[in-house]
Amino acid sequence: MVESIDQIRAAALKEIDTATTVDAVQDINTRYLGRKGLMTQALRAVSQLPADDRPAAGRKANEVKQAIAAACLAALERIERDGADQSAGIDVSLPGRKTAPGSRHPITLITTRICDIFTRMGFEVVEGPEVESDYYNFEALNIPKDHPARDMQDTFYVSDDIVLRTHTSPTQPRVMEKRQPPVRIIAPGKVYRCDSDITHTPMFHQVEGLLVDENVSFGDLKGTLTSFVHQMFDTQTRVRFRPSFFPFTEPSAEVDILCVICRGKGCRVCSQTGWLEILGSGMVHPAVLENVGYDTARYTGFAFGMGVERIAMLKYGIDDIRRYYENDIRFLRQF
Ligand code: 2U9
Repeated sequence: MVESIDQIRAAALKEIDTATTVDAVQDINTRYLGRKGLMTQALRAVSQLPADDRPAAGRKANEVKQAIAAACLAALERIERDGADQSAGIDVSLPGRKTAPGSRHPITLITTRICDIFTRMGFEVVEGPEVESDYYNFEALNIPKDHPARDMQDTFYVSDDIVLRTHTSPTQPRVMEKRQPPVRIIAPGKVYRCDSDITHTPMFHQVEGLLVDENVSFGDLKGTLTSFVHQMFDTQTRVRFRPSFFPFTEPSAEVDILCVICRGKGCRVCSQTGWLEILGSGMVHPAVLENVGYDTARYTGFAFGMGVERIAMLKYGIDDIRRYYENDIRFLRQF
């Protein structure tokens, strides 16, 4: 009995060793270990042996059964690894599997559109560092030492005088220090604030703009930003300028557009006001011009800033800022 079990093992292992397809291994498995397989029959025969011989023969039969099962598994892994499964034919008449091409992220699309509009109006795109000094991020822009924006609750500090920039405006005094007016620049990019809820993410995108020249007036600011809104949305979109305050501009104004959803009637998106705030702006504070050595008797300027996520939400009807950063392909494919 024990001898014939050894013979079965030797025969099974030899077959398994030379099998090159998944089907062949499955066939061996059935012939030896299946319900009517050789090992199943051998185990049944053990029960007919005299009581004294049964334990040793039973142990042996179980060992061999396990050895054959393990060898089948190892053979399947080998075949998969080698890619040598000859049974898996290739049907050359089937259409190829398509790889989905990537698409631009909505934030990239809107940033590009904003930059295109201002480039056509004579602005130059400039970029600066995301890790910024306290001087360029705050001091140069007339943001005083006790301003709430400087609080550790609002700003990511890298060290005492190095921060993750909280706006893209610090790029602009960097450029102004190197050039005399006329200056017409826009600074797109990532900015960082300690803030995270349904309408805020700790990193978001801005485009901030600056124009400095002789005889620049608040009328130039209004004309430029109205033209921007008409190109970004449509020429029917009404614009209003509302007084505001920023340390780096004086006077300052927030720019609202008539709600693109309800057209002024009042809805959830515009908090029933009929208007949506989309830009901050103002005439550059003389202290900012003096910080870069510009002659304030000769030059004036205007500046503005906008959050790209917000503009993209209004353009595409996105209702949750967190969608931008979840990398859900179903969301990203729509743009
Ligand atoms: C210089 C001087 C002044 C840029 C400006 C704003 C107003 C503004 C916010 C809009 C929404 C940022 O993303 S947001 O939170 N920005 O309100 N930004 S004026 O002013 C400058 C820039 C550079 C040298």
